[in-house]
Amino acid sequence: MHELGHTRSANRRDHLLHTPDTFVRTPMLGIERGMAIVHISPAAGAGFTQYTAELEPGGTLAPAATQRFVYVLSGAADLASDSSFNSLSAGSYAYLPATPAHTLTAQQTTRLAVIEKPYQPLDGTPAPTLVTGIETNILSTPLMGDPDLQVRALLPDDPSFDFAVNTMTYQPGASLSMVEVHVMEHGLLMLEGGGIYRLSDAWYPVTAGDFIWMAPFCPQWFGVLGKQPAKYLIYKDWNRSPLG
Ligand code: UGY
Ligand code: MN
Repeated sequence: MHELGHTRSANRRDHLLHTPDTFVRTPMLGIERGMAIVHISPAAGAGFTQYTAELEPGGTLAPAATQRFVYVLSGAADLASDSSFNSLSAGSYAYLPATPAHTLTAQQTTRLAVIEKPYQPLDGTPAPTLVTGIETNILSTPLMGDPDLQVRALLPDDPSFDFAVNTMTYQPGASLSMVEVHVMEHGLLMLEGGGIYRLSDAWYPVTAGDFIWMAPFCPQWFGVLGKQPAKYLIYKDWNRSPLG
């Protein structure tokens, strides 16, 4: 398939839109029987790495050198360390510290959203330990009082975590109430629906399957289009000083 060189993907100084027509699947160190689509990494200026791991049945994701967050997009995977075992199905997620080492094994064809970042310790605060959860079990809260824009914080509200991962669900017609400009960067995966994303001085139509990176201070706004709700998974650095 080709579109005469046209794509919605865009790579700008302070943002990246990565649409499925431009995804390149590569083998990756640590993935057996599967491939990775790397959406963003420090090579593009980000402070974290985010990729989609596509595993065959029995495929594995080896332990990472850094802390890792995994969200099951489809399929199911077993998460095992020497001392724990969890079965994660679609909509389940896990926060994995670098130690103890955890391995993920796909029970079937499975797609995982994976975020990795070196942990930034906080003086006097012990580093976080393993967290697992199911997205739909998290109580949602309205963003700035708007009941049509619900946020679920997937990680505990605890300063030991140096990042946050939330889902944001917009009812048809809902939008962010303001253009945000902030020091945190974002990795965003559209899970459902779509709309218009403003990034810096450009407005992009976006839909489920798209990935967006927003650099620190990238002006950002989103409004839903169509009659379906829109939902995305969004990473941000959190709980640390801007001075590093
Ligand atoms: O958490 C956030 O900063 C979020 N409201 N940003 C966004 O949706 N682009
Ligand atoms: Mn934001």
